[in-house]
Amino acid sequence: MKDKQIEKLLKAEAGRQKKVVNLIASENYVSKDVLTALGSVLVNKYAEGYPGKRYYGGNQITDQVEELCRSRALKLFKLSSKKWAVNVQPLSGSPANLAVYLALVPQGGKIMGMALDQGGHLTHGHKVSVTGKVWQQVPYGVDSKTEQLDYEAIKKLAQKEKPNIIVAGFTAYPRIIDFKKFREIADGCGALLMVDMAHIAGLVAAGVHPSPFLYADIVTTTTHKTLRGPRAGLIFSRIDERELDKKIDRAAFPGLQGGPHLNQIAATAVALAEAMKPEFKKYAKQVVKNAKVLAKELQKKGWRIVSGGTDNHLLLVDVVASTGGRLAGKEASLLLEKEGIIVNKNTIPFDARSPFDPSGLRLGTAPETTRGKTEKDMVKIAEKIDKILSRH
Ligand code: DSN
Repeated sequence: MKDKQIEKLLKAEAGRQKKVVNLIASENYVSKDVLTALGSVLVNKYAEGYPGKRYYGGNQITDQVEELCRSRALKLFKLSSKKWAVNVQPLSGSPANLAVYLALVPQGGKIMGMALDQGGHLTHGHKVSVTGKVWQQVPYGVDSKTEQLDYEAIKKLAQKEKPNIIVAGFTAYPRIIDFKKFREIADGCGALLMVDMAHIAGLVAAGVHPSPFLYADIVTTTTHKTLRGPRAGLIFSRIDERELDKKIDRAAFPGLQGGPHLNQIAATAVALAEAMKPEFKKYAKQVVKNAKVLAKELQKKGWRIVSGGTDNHLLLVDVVASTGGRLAGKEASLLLEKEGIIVNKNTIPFDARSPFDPSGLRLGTAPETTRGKTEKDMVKIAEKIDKILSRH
């Protein structure tokens, strides 16, 4: 590179990534092909609009890239193009969710989403996000004893509040989501059902988490977590007389975004094809096995795991309860980072502490599994975490 300053920083980051044990539940390591597509000449092209309907000339090839990405997205999740549409232009998960609300929820309408401190996401209607300013959030949470979704309580709340849309899908929920129950709840109050499968998309693609597509009206996702693609977002919607897909397309562009990032769309297409391979199924299975072992090993050493374990790629450690208040999430994450283990501090359900210094840690196994780590490595990682945090 001619730019030596940036080159040095890129090298330093590559070195950092190689050196650490990465347990960030929302990260992963992409393939060389994904990086090649991201860094390609497509970055030079403006393509406002959709394939066949662009506002700029010279889009014959980019049209093919976007169409290929769309068809791969449908194929990966076993969807018929007669029944489902997909928009591949969202720059990431937040704009994907925002485009859905913009398209389908009137201003001031109600978004029923999981509260942030219980495992939801800012864009599920939290008040600091635009989704909680333009619309009203009806927050739901988990049961205080099981720390798992209480579908009866969610149903009662939905019937009382009559939200326009119910969002299922979370950033810090370690259990299987029962999408059928969410469908029944949405039908019972006349709400749309949107599933945000950002965290579990790779697990769904590989069949190790139930698919939301049988039940949801809309499914959004990022592509860079368990799906192991570039940073991007996708919006799937059912094709029927409600014209959800057309409304969503108009909301994404021109409602919200300008020109799509075709280099990102090409990289997404590469990742979607990679996720169709048998190796990816094996990978996703291993991600879940690794998370279960990591949770079990930590439990054996006395660490309280929220909800008693995990069914997916992530687990939440209740640091405060496990250390009798000696440590909390922030300090624990800093101590681990000093020793080369990267995690994120996280609230746990009913957390009495602030999100800046919450009670918990969120650990995920997707990135280290990409690097070939298996159960035996998880045993060692659990030992190391225990050793570091018990010293203090
Ligand atoms: N920020 C992501 C996560 O870490 O879960 C969600 O968008």
